[in-house]
Amino acid sequence: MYMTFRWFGPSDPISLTYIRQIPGVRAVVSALYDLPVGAPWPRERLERLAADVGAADLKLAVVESIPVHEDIKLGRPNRDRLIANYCESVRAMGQLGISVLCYNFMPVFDWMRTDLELPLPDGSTALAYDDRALAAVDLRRGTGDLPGWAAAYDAAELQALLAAYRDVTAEQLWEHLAYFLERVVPVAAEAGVRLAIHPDDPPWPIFGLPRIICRERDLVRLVGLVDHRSNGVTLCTGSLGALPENDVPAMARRIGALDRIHFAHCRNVRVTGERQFHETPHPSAFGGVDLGAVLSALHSTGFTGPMRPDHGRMIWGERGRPGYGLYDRALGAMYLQGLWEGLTQ
Ligand code: DNO
Repeated sequence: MYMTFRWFGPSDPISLTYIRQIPGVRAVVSALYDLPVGAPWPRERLERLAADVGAADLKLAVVESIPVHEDIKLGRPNRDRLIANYCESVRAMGQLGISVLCYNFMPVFDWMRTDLELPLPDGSTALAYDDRALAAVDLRRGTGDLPGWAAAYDAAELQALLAAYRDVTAEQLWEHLAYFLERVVPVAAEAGVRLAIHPDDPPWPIFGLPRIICRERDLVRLVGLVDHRSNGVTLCTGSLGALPENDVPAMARRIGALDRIHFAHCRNVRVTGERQFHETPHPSAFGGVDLGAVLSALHSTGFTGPMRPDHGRMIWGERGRPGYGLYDRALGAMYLQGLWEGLTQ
């Protein structure tokens, strides 16, 4: 395992210099954020990003994410052109020696929360989700009512997309994912890139849209869609841990034993009701995920890939991008490295 930290590019208020000062962090996770979804990533642009990171004595180790165009997820006729573009971006990664690609296959929305500043008893704030609050969101007004990072669609665009998904069942979404992977994995394999799908967050359908990467059996099915090492997963303990039936250490052992965990997002969550949870400090005592057991499982399967502390709370008066402040993520990075050190004695 090696510890990494997400950096949102030059507009991130957290500088690479600060990231470099977190003990043990020598690599970052980033992306080209200003390119339209579906466009191929020019190699020179990625090269420049890697050079900026390199100038701070860090390495660009993971791309998170190259977003998958909705037409691919919907299985629309022009998906072949979009998949070809995707393959071009993957090849560019390979040429630059960036070997892990985290992506997701969630329809319309990426990760979803209903409260970005839930106050915790210690005065910090954390991200939270409550299915009842989600039910009160009126999507006829576009994405304006949703927490800040969600893709911005105006009302008409959003309604058209939601209508298009009305005919797509979970099984069809699996077929569209298989179609995508059958074409991208061989390219990734040749380029020396490992794909790492991010589980759905939260791991259940939202707004009536199917979500298929939620449970252990889904991860097993995913890696079987194309049986190659380049077709793997991101073990996101917070996403998977929001579903009480998920035994995250067991998932880490099972998928890790197949050598298909290529990236680990490690954070904690506390489930407070049916489809209701909030994020917590990283250590196991604060949430429902036993991170000691997760890391022990990763260690026992010989995990050598990148890990990041994923999200943090807002603490010490920090204000910033929800979930992505400096301080609590840095504490998480230290905690996780401490656990790991204990396993390597
Ligand atoms: C949230 C992130 C996700 C992740 C994407 C990967 O904090 O973990 O947005 O980057 O789902 O495509």
